[in-house]
Amino acid sequence: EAEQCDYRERIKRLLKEKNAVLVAHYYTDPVIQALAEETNGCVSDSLEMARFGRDAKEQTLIVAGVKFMGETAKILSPEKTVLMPTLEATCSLDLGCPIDRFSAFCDAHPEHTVVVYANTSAAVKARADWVVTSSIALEIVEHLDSQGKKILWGPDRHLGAYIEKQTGAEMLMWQGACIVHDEFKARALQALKQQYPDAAILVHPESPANIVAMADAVGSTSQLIKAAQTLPNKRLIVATDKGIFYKMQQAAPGKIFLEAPTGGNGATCRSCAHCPWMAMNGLQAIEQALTDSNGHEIFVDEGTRVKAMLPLNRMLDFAA
Ligand code: CIZ
Ligand code: SF4
Repeated sequence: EAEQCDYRERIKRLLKEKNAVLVAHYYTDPVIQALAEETNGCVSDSLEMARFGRDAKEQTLIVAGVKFMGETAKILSPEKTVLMPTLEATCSLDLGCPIDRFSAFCDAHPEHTVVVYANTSAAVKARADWVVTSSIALEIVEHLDSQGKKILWGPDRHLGAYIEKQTGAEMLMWQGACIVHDEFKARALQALKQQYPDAAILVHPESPANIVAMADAVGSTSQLIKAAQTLPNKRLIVATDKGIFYKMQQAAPGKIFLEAPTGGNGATCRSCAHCPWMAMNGLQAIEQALTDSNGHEIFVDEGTRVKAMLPLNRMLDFAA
């Protein structure tokens, strides 16, 4: 506790000294989210992180999250220095969608509009026509479908299936998954719901279809926080990374939050829903990045950056 306090004070001082701002994702450690709040940084989903980083007046962005979020920040703000607590924090969706194989998939279907989830490498974004985050994916696919476009979607198959169901669009799909959300289990969720019949179930659409089917609200992280606020239920069962409870409790004080069960047995595995890569972000690593940027800075090759910026800006303009 005292040690944490030291880190917080030193980081606050370094942020000022280095003209830097902390941009954190909802899935990071609550200690990091609180620090971002206290220092006028940002705590949000990947769409808002991208916007905030782009518009920040500071010269340096410390992106606490996973690599694609740092890359997105760099793509939109090449003149800024983008640092991450660790460059090792990746994402199973990014890992499962290597550019060579994805590019070959796109090449095999040249008549398709390529729509990729933000959880991808800069190179995959550069191959895409559109980038989307989960908070705006439905609207963008609906828009493209209404224009009669054929859509190739990647990499999250659960989010893809959910979008297909909601919009009626048919999409060619890459078969990726998030290792965190893929672990929510329907039978154990049913058991928990039986135990608390008054509870509402909130689900991120990276979860399997049988979990989404049980939801009272389906949405991106920011949409789920909103749902926690507006649903009348006092008790809420939440199927997404548990990092989100920090902001949910803030947004809906007095409500009771339960983690949706993972791993098939709600009794023994109640707190497994945490992304191992998000968990690599810590105070010590943030201090390190601010002290010596060596090994913490994000670089994106300029040719890739310019290409990746187009579909990213298409999303941001659409969202505006
Ligand atoms: O699961 C993730 O990595 C999410 C929800 C990213 C985002 O869009 O905020
Ligand atoms: Fe990727 Fe899943 Fe971690 Fe999000 S929670 S960064 S989608 S592995």
